[in-house]
Amino acid sequence: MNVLYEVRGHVALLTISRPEALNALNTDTLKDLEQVLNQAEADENVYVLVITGAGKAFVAGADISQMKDFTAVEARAFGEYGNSVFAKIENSAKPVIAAVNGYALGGGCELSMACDIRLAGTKAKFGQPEVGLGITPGFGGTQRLPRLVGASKAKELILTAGTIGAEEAARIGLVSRVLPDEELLDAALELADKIASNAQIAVRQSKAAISNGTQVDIQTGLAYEVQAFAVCFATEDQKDAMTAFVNKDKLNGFKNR
Ligand code: DAK
Repeated sequence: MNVLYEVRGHVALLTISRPEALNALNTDTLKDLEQVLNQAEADENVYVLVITGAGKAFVAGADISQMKDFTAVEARAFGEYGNSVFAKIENSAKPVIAAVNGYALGGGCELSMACDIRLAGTKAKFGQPEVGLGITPGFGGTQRLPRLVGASKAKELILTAGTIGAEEAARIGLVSRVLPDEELLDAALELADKIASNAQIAVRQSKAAISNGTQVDIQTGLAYEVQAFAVCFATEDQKDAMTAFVNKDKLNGFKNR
């Protein structure tokens, strides 16, 4: 098993663990990732996911040894499979945080970009080295990177096959925070716990409204938001929280229904 899975409270911690290859994504690792993503999705006790890497890498890319002899047909199948696994993260109702602890190159950078929030340790390095290997990014890099940092910066990174450090990644908006390496995982778990302490229907409606809304024109996006907002008024959480506020009571947790 190349992806370790652990549930802490309401948070599932997924650790890509193939340190001998800097956690490079081969088909087996993608399959393991898919399996634990399915497990986390199915577990009603899990509200938030954190993905990190074992050792000095987050993920150093798709597995070059495996891709080396691919035919075009095999490359297409690999790209489609990887994209389908990453789509599970993006389309999950539950928020997913990437705790980027080291190299996040190629498929590793792409994995982090499929997550909802990226935190980086100071040693993290981001890049899309594919054109230096004679290929294009294949797990979403040409699409998610420009959406996150703008076309100019995305083209600069992808076309140069360059690598940037954590501070530069924060400056261009690729990650939301940089932490000392030894504090990264705790900070990611703390962030996950904070999200888990809120009303989960509202959290999930918010994630969906943002994710779906950023793919469409603003009027359509605003319509998604109105719908998400309306859904929340059918929940006990909204009634409980607003009643507590008006009565100056302290709300003792959400029922998440
Ligand atoms: N694949 C396979 N093995 C890898 C690897 C990778 N991406 N990255 C590292 N390794 C392996 C190394 O080969 C080495 O193995 P041994 O020699 O010990 O057997 C071991 O991990 C340790 O690596 P190093 O000895 O190189 O460690 P260093 O600290 O010296 O260097 C490094 C760290 C991250 C700078 C270096 O390992 C490196 O440059 N790695 C490659 C990074 C890279 O180019 N990543 C992008 C891969 S391309 C597509 C689907 C997906 C993709 C494209 C198309 N479709 C089919 C449409 C995605 C492409 C990519 O991700």
